[in-house]
This record gives sequence, C-alpha cells and structure tokens, in this order.
Amino acid sequence: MAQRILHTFLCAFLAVLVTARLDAADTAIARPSPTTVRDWQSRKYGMFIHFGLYSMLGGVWKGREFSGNYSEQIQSDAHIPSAEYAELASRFNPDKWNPDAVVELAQDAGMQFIVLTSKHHDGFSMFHTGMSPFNVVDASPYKRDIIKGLADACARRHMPFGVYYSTIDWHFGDPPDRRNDNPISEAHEEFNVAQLRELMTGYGPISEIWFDMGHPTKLQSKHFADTVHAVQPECLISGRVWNNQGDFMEMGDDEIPDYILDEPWESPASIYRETWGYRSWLNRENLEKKIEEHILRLVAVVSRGGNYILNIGPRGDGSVVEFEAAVLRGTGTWLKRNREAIYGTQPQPFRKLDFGYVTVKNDHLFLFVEHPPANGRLDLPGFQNHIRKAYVLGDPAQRLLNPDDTEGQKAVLAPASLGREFLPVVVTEFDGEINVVQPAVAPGPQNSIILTPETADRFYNTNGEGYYDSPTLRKERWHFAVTQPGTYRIQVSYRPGKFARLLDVNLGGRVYKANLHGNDSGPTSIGTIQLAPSKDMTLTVSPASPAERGACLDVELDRISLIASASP
Ligand code: H79
Repeated sequence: MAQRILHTFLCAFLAVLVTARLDAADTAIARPSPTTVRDWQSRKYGMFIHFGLYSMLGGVWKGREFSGNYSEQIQSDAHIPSAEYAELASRFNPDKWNPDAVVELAQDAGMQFIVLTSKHHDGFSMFHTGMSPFNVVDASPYKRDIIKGLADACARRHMPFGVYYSTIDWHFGDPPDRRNDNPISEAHEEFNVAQLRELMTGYGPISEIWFDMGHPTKLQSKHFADTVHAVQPECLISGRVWNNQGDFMEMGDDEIPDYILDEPWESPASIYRETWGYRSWLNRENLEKKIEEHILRLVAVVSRGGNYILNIGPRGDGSVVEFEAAVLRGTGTWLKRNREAIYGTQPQPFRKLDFGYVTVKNDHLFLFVEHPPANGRLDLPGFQNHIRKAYVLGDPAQRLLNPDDTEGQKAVLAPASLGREFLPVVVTEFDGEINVVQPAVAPGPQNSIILTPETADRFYNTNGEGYYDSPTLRKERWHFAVTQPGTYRIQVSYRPGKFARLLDVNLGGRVYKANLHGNDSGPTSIGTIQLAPSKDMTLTVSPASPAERGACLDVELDRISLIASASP
C-alpha cells in the first residue's frame, strides 16, 4: 500500500514537472484554450466554400473543358498565362452572391461552421488586402470585400466563421505546378504574414484558418502559426500549416482515415471528388445517392472523432449550384431527426463493427445501422454496462427494442423493419460510466505475454513536412489479459536502424524508459513489474515525455515481451 501511495505521489509530481516543461516551451505564443478546442470538436459538420475568379470559368478555357486537375486550379491545368488570368478580375461581378442565404443554407444542412477561400493558389484575394491590387475590392467591378460580407452574415447568425488561405501564390510568382508543393521564398513569407495579420485583424473572430499546400520550412510554419495566434489565440490552425505547427490535424483531400487519431482532426470533402471550385459541365445525377454518400462519410468521420467539412463551389455570379444546395439540405433532413447522435459526441469505443458505426454521449450509445444484420443482433463487443433501454431515434411510435446477452456478448435486437429506411440510429441507454473491455491479447507460452505490431492499436500523426509526407506512427497500445499473478520482466526488441530513441513504456500507469539505439535490436530488458490477474491491462509506447509537438516513434518495434519470472 505504502508503495502504491509513493508511486501515485511520484507520478503526480512527475506530471507537474512535465506539464511545467511543456508550458515553458509553448507559452511564447498562446494557443486555443481547451474549452475552445472542445467546442470546435463538438461541431462535427461544417461548410467549405471554394469561390474565386476560377468560379467564372467553371472548368472551361477557350471553349475547352479541362479535367486534368480540380477546376479551381484551371490556371495551371490549362496553362493560362498569368496576365491573361488576371484580366478575369475586371469581369468578376458576383451579383447573385448572397452571404445571408449561404449561412441559412448551412443552417438548413445542420452545419455548425463555415470556411471560405480568402485566397487560393491563383493568388486573387477575396478580401481588401493592402498587399496587392489583385483583390476583389481594387480589381473587380464588384468592389466589395467578400470575406467581410460573409464574416458579418455569420456574426449575425452566430455561425463560427473561418478562412482558407493557400501559402502558395501563382500571381506572386510561384510556378503553377500541379503538386503545389513549392518552397516559400523569404519575400513571399513576409507577404503571407502581412496578409495573415490583415485577415486576423479586420474580420472579427476567426474560428479556424485553413492553410493549404506549399512546402514551408519548420521556422516558416511556426512564423505563420505564431502570426495568427499573436492576434487571435483562440483561432484553430489547420495542420496544413505543416511541420506539426497546427492545432488540429487535417486529412488529405477527401480522405477518411482508417487509422486512429486521438487529437482534434478534420476531414475535407468535396461533393464530387473531381473538383472543389465550380465545374459547369460536371455530370450531376442521382441526388439521393449523393446525399446518402455524404451522410455515411460524415458518420464515419464522427465515429472516429473528427469533423467533416463539406464543400460547395458557387458559380462565378455567386449563385449556389441547385444540386449542391439540395445535397446539403438532404443531409440536413437526416440530421434533424438524428442530431443527438452526431453533435457533441465522443468517438466509437469499439473496433470495427459489422453493422456500421457508433458514437457516445453521456449514458447513451448511438448505433448507426448501415448493414442490418441477418440475425437481427446489433452486437457490442466487450460492452459491460447494463442496458437500460433501446429504441430507434425519432421513432414516432417510440417502440422499445430488447437488449440481449445470451451469446456471451451484449447486443440490441433490431426489428426486421429496421433495414427499410436509410441509416437508422438505435439509441442504447446504459447505467453507470461506460466500460468496454477491448479484445485482449491472450497469454502465450509459460504465461508470458507477447505483444507484436499486428495486435497493436496504432495512433498516427499527419501534417508533417508537407502534403506528400506520409502519416507517422506516434503511439502504439495493446490490451492484454493476465491469468497468472507474479513478477514479469519487460523486454523490448525492435527492427534495427540508424536511430537513438528514448521511449516511454506505460504499463498500467507505471512508466518505464526504453533507451533504444541502432546497433543492438534487443531484446533489451527495461524493468520488472508485479501483475495481478486482469481481463484488461494496457501497455502504451510513446516518445519519452516531454516530447515535441508531432513527435513520432521513429522505430518499428518487433515485440514487447512480458516474461513471467517468479510467483509472488
Ligand atoms: O483547395 C482544394 C485543392 O485545390 C487543394 N486542396 C483542396 C482543399 C489542393 N491543391 N493541391 N492539392 C490539393 C494537391 C492535390 C493534387 C492531386 Fe490530383 C489530387 C493529385 C492527384 C489528386 C489534381 C487532381 C491533380 C490530379 C487530380
């Protein structure tokens, strides 16, 4: 007991030390508070808008339809000379652009935030910048600041407002290159920083800034992020500022990750994949299927803890494409009935489920039934809580569904009628704090426990050095069962490489340091532990704390073995 108290005390003491050191590294410039981050994470569904000079072309240049790239990048796709492209500004007059109607559409869709392109790769500023005359106020007959117009409409309706900002700029002189992975010159860095200050000072509170593309150095990424936070510390910065300087991780375009992320993240989605900016000649058909596709993608993202930001690409005259408005309203109709299951929820506490997806809020599980099972059982593997009641969300008859645990696993029994409509949600109310026992790695020979990459939950980090940098592994976690109490020796072996790495191995709350270096792949003994019988012990491996933002493991572990050495 005394040992446990001492251990608890030591852990608390270390935690204070570590927090103090992290704070010291991060206090130079304030970042969004935990409350702001939680509010941002609870929103789940937002509107993205790609609107600019390219919207006038709609994917057509000199009578030819271009499909080699997204239509917002037609300047690059059609090799339009910079001066000729710039002339488009003199005709840009989107008199059908109605910011209040756009905000209303987002509200009808159940969207909780809006992000508009302030400047795409073409370099045309949709706001009144003092940095270049190539902007909507000085260069177009429209003469009004589009960013200001939408920021004000959002403020009137209490809709969080954010801006997209590409750090590359073809008008400034970056060569149009379809990879959009350009380094950023010092002069361009200063230009961007000045524009970022304008965006942060002239438009009220900005909920998030959506950096995109480019290949800045780490110092440049930090310069951009610090510039934003120096003015608006509560503005969340997207990970595409790169080099792990963002406040949330941004997935690739139209990417839904199949790996685990336990930090705030967002998935950007275009309605059609082919384009974000308006494309006049696109085949827009089967509205119902499109609506269902995006509801399913939203649910997949939310069940993994992310936010889904779905794009519209208005025409050059500012009007919203009717098909796109209908897709959004269709998602809104489904959300009106099922809103409880989406907003403010926590991610799915189960690994893959055959019937679909789950979210959690307080003492409610929400089961999104994409594939109604033939035997009617909605199985909840490892779920320990008592099920108080279950029903279909929005069922006017309020029929109760029966829980069942006769097959050694809790389940809700779905009626055969459940599959008749698209993606019904079954609410499962339970008693107590949620408790899900994960499938455990069973003990191996002589009660030893062998943990390998195949049985690990693997946590990834994205938004490292640029768009084409792969996600990196930042944490591995195992759940295992202990049947034999006793003392266990902890051994780590790994694939050799050129590295020296200090890792934290957290075993049931106790942290061991594993000092790995490239010459010797182990097994290296890192300590011993007393283990009591348990159905669900966890072991987590992460870079030794305090770690840098975005730190990854940098080493491929081969196995962690817990060798039973003696009985107590
Ligand atoms: O603003 C939208 C895109 O214009 C921007 N990000 C979203 C939000 C973006 N700029 N560059 N990239 C994304 C890089 C993507 C390049 C590719 Fe492709 C997408 C390569 C392959 C798929 C473009 C489209 C080239 C071929 C198809």
